[in-house]
Amino acid sequence: MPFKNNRPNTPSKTGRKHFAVLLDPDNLTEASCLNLIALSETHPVDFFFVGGSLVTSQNQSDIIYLLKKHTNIPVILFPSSSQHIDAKADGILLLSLISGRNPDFLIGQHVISAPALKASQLQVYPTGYMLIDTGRQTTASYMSGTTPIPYDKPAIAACTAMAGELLGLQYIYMDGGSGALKPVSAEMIAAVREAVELPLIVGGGISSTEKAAAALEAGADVIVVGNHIEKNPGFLAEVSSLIASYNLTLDVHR
Ligand code: 1GP
Repeated sequence: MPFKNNRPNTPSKTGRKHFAVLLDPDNLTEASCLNLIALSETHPVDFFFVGGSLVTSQNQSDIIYLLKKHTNIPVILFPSSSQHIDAKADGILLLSLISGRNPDFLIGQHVISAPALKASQLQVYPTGYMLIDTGRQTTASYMSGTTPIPYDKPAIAACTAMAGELLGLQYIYMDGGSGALKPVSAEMIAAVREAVELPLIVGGGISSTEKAAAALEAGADVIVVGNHIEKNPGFLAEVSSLIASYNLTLDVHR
């Protein structure tokens, strides 16, 4: 798997771009999941992230089962709490919500999860998770009881990411929230890219190839798309092609 904890093969070191499709169990049926799996056969996807800020259905386990049965693409948990750990997945983003000041999401849920994670075969990705205010309150910010970083304050985002890096976290995830009205700004992504060496994951509100390209140009190593692919599965193919063209350019200039 290219998305490893250890250097030198991290996305930020290689310059390669990666594409993660976020699957929210609440918004998927077996048929829609199988459709996305089929699309990913012809249009490569690097990761399936599974989860959401509030999962009300009981079908997360079924979705993971389907993914593991029908594809070799790594399945990475994107959990809202310790309740959503599933050892059938390949890995887990162990999110510490460093943009917030709620101890439960900085360390509390992690303490509860630690024994199950240690006992599992899951690859753990220690991730500094930063919620960014993109214009309306998101489920993630409401459910976590935290204030997101103001949209137009890239310095706060950069300092937060630096603190996460100094604390030993290995990834930074900047998230405008699912279905965000606008994505995280290129200016803020660039400021964080400049501030830390860590692989940078960016998601929330990426609803066009232009927005995806802007995030990549600004320094995102991994872009995450959920909502817009749920509404328009063909968008998976568009983003996949965009990522492929970036990586091709990289190979040509090597
Ligand atoms: C949300 O970053 C993800 O946590 C993806 O957001 O659903 O808006 O693509 P979208």
